[in-house]
Amino acid sequence: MKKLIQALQKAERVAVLTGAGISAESGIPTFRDAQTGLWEKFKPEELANVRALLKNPVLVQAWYAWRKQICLEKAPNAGHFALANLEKQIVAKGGSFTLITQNVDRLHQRAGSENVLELHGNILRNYCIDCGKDADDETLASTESGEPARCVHCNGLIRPDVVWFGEMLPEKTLHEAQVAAASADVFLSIGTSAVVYPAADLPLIARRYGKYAVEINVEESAIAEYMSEVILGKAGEILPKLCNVPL
Ligand code: BJW
Ligand code: ZN
Repeated sequence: MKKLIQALQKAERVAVLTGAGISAESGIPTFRDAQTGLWEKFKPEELANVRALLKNPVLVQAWYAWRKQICLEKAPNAGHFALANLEKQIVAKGGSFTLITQNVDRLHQRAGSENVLELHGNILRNYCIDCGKDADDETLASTESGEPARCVHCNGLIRPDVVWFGEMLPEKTLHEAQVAAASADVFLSIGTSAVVYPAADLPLIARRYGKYAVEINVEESAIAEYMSEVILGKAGEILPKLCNVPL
């Protein structure tokens, strides 16, 4: 921890990758946690793909409507706020700060983070799979009638604006994330199991460029052995200690 604080004090370029673990303390279930309640018999991996939408649109749309509601009801936690504070400090001394997130919940933006790259999209937006036009909330609310939500323009199915397995990540966003990882003096990988690519490659890119990369997680991720250091603990407890000291 002390070494990391010193590295942050010297750093001109900082990049951070976050995963579902940073929002766990806000009450948003992580992706690979066992699901509870209504959804306990479904694996997220089985719902988060286009085949599932085509096969069972009402089920997939209802799952996303439920998750979207949770994201709107929950608030950013001390971990999100600490990263927003770190960004302000690094930028104030003339440095650069890039927050790369796999999360679709927008809690980083609500905590005040500004330079945020969303690798896997945003659960608050929806669009039509046929004509691509945006779909508003009222359209998705129609899932309650037992019929799938369809586009008011072309009757195509409505989907969330997130990146599913087998789909390309937004090209420019991914490129910016890779450049940030390769050029960061300090790279933090926080609350991600690091099993989903290409996001999981970002800390490894930092390491390949000889950068100081630190993982913060309640347990070791799939790539922990390649990190410069691993700090075990909750993001909402570790990050305030790290980021709320004057740099
Ligand atoms: C805490 C905590 C606390 C808990 N504090 N920590 C082999 C090699 C390379 C790639 C592939 C491959 N085989 C297949 C692929 C491709 C595939 C992939 O990676 N599959 C792997 C599973 C093997 N990738 C893709 O398909 C990607 N696209 C792509 O590669 O395009 C090119 C291509 C196209 C066609 C064919 C081949 C290539 C797209 C990936 C999209 C991922 N989408 C999802 C769903 C988003 C929408 C939604 O939310 O519904 O993104 S999947 C899901 O996983 C979600 C997450 O963003 C992502 C990562 O999960 P995350 O954030 O790490 O969460 P968890 O739950 O896994 O972990 C939580 C962690 O927090 C844990 O470690 C806890 O310990 C920790 N924790 N509390 C700190 N308080
Ligand atoms: Zn349409």
